[in-house]
Amino acid sequence: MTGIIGRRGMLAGAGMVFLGACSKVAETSAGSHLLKSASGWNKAIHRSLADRKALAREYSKADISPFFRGNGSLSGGTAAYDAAVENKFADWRLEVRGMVNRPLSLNMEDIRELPQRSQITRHDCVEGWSAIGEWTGPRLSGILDMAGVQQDGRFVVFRCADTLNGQEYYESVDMVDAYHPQTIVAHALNGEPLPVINGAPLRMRIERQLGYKHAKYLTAIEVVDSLENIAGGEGGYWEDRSGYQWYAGM
Ligand SMILES: Nc1nc2c(c(=O)[nH]1)N[C@H]1C(S)=C(S)[C@@H](COP(=O)(O)O)O[C@H]1N2
Ligand SMILES: [Mo]
Repeated sequence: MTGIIGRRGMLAGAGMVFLGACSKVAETSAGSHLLKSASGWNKAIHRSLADRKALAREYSKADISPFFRGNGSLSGGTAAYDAAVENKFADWRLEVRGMVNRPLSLNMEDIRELPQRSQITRHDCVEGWSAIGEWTGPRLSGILDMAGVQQDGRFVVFRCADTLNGQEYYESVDMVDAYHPQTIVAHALNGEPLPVINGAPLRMRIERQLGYKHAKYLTAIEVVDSLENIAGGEGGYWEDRSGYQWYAGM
């Protein structure tokens, strides 16, 4: 297991420096855009693999924030989403697709029946607030292994139900973060099903990175070899829109 993670991590790292750099140059000549993107890619690869795999700090129950605020979208925002809430997400599906050998369509029961991990962590939003909560769900690594990631798969894209300012929210990570032991598909916050404001019924927890990476209202997990042709090509909603760094490691 560790061997596979290590190999993947290094493959992803090596791929990023060259693919990333070339594609960015081809994409635009705007200097600031180039610099911004390059620093994002570089930050991920210049950190040692050991550092990338280190665990985020975990807290005790006494540290849990009395209220975990919602930020960004506070609902899936469509009639279909409201109906799903009403229906207690009985028909919600999480698709696992792209460069996998066995595409999956998991319902909430499937998700809850997988081996579970609970972790009490601090969420840090770039807007300047933090909150501590206990998140529960299966590890993304287990789901990816069930689907069988193909050799050329380098990134995992998270698709969301909500649209913010006319753009579908999405996020992505490389295989180092995808296989990080604290990267989970959370269905519970503080022992209760996820509140709607916090991304019900499923949201990512990417504990070594800033808040905007933690995609809420998760509908699909997509394995890809490049982020270039997805939306604005920068790997996430805020990365495309405001130049937030793709690698938002802490
Ligand atoms: N689908 C989706 N995911 C999202 C967002 C969003 O607007 N839509 N906002 C992001 C931001 S900026 C933060 S800080 C966290 C907020 O999580 P919370 O609402 O549980 O506090 O979700 C992230 N994930
Ligand atoms: Mo955020």
